[in-house]
Amino acid sequence: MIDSILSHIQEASKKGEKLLAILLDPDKTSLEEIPSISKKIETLKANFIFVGGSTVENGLTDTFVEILKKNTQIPVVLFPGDYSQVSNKADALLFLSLLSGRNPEYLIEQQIKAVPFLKNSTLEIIPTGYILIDGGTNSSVLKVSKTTPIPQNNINLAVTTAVAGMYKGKQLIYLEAGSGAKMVVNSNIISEVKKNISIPLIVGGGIRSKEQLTNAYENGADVVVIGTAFENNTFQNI
Ligand code: 1GP
Repeated sequence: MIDSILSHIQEASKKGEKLLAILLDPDKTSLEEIPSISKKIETLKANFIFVGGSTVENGLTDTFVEILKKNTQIPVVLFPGDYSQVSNKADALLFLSLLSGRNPEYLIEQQIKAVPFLKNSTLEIIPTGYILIDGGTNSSVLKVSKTTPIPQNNINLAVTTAVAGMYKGKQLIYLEAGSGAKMVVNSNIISEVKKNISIPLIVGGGIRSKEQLTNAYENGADVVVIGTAFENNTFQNI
C-alpha cells in the first residue's frame, strides 16, 4: 500500500522509473465490465487507474470507484472533468487547473465548487497544472472547456505555461493532447518542458503504440496515461 500517490510519483521521477496510468471513463465503461477490466489492468502492471471523463453522469463516478476498489489494489486517482466527479472512495484527486486556457470556469470556478465535497474528504489532493496541446481533433476537453490548445509548434508557450504552473505551486504538470488525439504531444514539447521544470511530468492523449509510449518516456514523461487504446483493445505491443 502506497501512503502518498504524489510521493510515489516524485520518488519514481527522481530515480528515473517510468509509471503507467490507465484511464477509465465511467461513461464508456459499464459497471459490469469492471472486474474483467481490473484484471486486464493488473496484467499490464499499471501503477495507477485514473477515473474521469469530460462529461460523466451525475453520481456514477462514486459507484464506479466503489466497485473498482473492490476489484483491484491498484491506486485509483480521480481525473475529473468537473467538480461533480469527486468521489471520496478514490485514493487521490488530480486537482486540475486548465492553465493553457483562459476560461475562468476551469481556472478557478470548478475548483471552488469542489470545495464542499473535499472539505471532509480523506482524498489526497494533488495540485496539477493541466496543459492542452493541439492533438489535431476537436476533443471533448476542448469542447467542454471552450478553450484553445497550445499549437504543437509553440514550444516556448508550452514551456512558459508549465513553468508558471510550477511557480504557482502545482506539484505535477500534465501535458494533454486530448482523448483520441490524432497527434500525440510532440517529443520537443515533452523534452523542453521536462528540462525546465523540477516537478514530475504526466503526458497523455492519443497514445496507441509501444513506440509512442517509449518515446514519451524517453523524452521525459514520468507518467504516461492511456485511455482510448486500452478501452478499444487496440494498444499495439503493450
Ligand atoms: C489522458 O485524455 C488522455 O491524458 C487519454 O487519451 O484516450 O487518447 O488515451 P487517450
